[in-house]
Amino acid sequence: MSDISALQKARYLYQPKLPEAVKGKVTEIALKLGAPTEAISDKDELKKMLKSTYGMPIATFEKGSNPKAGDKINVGVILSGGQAPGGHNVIAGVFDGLKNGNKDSKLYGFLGGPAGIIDGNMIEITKDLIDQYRNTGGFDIIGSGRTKLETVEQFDKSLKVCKDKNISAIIIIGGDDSNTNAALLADYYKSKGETIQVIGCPKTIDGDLKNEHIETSFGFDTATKVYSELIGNIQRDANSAKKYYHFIKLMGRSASHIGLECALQTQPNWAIISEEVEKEQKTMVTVVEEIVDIVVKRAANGDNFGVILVPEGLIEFIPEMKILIAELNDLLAHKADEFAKIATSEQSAWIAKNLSKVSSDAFKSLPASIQAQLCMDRDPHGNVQVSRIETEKLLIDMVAARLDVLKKEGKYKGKFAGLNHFFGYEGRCAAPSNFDADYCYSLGYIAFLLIASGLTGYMSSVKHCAKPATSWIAGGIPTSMMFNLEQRHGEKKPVIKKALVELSGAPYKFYVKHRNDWAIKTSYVFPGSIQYYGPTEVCDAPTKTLILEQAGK
Ligand code: FBP
Repeated sequence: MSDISALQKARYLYQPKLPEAVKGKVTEIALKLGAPTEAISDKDELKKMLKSTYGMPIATFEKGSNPKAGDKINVGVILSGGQAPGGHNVIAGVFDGLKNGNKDSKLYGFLGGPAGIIDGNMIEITKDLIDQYRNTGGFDIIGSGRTKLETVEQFDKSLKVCKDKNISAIIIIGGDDSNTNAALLADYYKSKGETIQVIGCPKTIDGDLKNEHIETSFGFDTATKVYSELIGNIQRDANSAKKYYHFIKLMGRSASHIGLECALQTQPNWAIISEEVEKEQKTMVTVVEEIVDIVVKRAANGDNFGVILVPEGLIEFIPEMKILIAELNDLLAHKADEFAKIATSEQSAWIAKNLSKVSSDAFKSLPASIQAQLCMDRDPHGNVQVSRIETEKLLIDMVAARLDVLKKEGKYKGKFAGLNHFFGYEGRCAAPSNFDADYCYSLGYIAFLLIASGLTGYMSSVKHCAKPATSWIAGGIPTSMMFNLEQRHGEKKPVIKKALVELSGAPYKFYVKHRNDWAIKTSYVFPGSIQYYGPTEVCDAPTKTLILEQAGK
């Protein structure tokens, strides 16, 4: 790599922090196993489905002895799904752990996501290569992809690829779906008597792969800091110009963790939380009314500007839209060929005709642009690609229309000019914050230690994340204990439970306690850009979500 910035050059040399227990020679780190575990629900069925890996104990590491960590082995790594800051550091952590054990061990990177292992596309990750990617954002070292590794045929093909290259362990870096499949793959190989090990690492900026044992998914920290910087900048602009309402849609396919964290960091005038919308069965009209109320009250104080955060997945949490989208998904899946033959100009009418009366009415009430976005190609799971639906524009139009009515009735005297933004891809490949750089490197290093301890079907874990890295607890969690059964394509399937925003959780409660003040009285906070060098409290701070969740633990 020739042209690099001074910051990037400095970041190459940053040495990520590790939990105290896993520092030093890997042969002097011992595994400690706890009591057998249970799945979060559906225990009996899951026990039958995951014959070989159900109920394994939680693992932690401590100083001791593990001569097997010095064996010469080959390991393969896969990056799966959407980019998240810190992926390169997971690979760097695996690489350094592996070479610490035996300098002749080799790390292979499967190219382009799970498809790489199925098709046998891989490269060796050498020191020269990894050194160019340490502490950098992106997944470009080996690329990522959204192919699902889920059929027996794919499992067998992957096994053959690994056997041909003498790869004895695979590390899958992914979200809830990829880690579900990693655990099923581990169980399949173990059931067949194959010794190949499979370990997962929790990745996604969305922050929805978390539970009691996996405190956060990597990338969430950096991405929310990037978005919060941008939101803070827009808030300063709004407060300077005093003439616009900025509607900012924030990524996060389903859960509103990103929007909530950004709200805690920046104190905007309003942040819609999808989970609350669903719980309280708010319609689109109610969501709009809440914003209109803020605009009217602020106008009465002479403030005709503001910032509203909109979660990317909102549309799927609004009751009437949820039903509409579910019907649309079925319709487009079952009549895909018929739909493909219809002229673009006729598509909306065809869809409205083929839906139930309620959904047809909901569909017809939407502007043509949103109708078209709802009919775009589905993702590999058959879901609407919410990142392409411009909910923030729809909200602006609906708020403006309602304000016009209020103006005519003499109930509103202000001015409303809405501007829309979407922050998502801007944050997914940012250079990882110190937290993500350290967390990811630790996850990768621990993934190697789990392999060196002979485990399979585990997810690499770091606990006590809100504390300094030296106090972090390194270990592994049997992925099966995060499973429950969910209906997928008409069948009950074992899957990792997606973590939505908990309405009884500390971060949401904190937001609710303050939001009405922030709504009317301009209380913006401007977090500024991520700092990599400087005081620890500035550079190594975890997210507000983690701090609130971990308080008192
Ligand atoms: P992962 O769950 O794979 O980490 O991806 C999440 C995400 O970044 C969502 O926030 C967003 O809706 C989606 O990916 C966008 O997908 P794509 O990268 O395919 O456009």
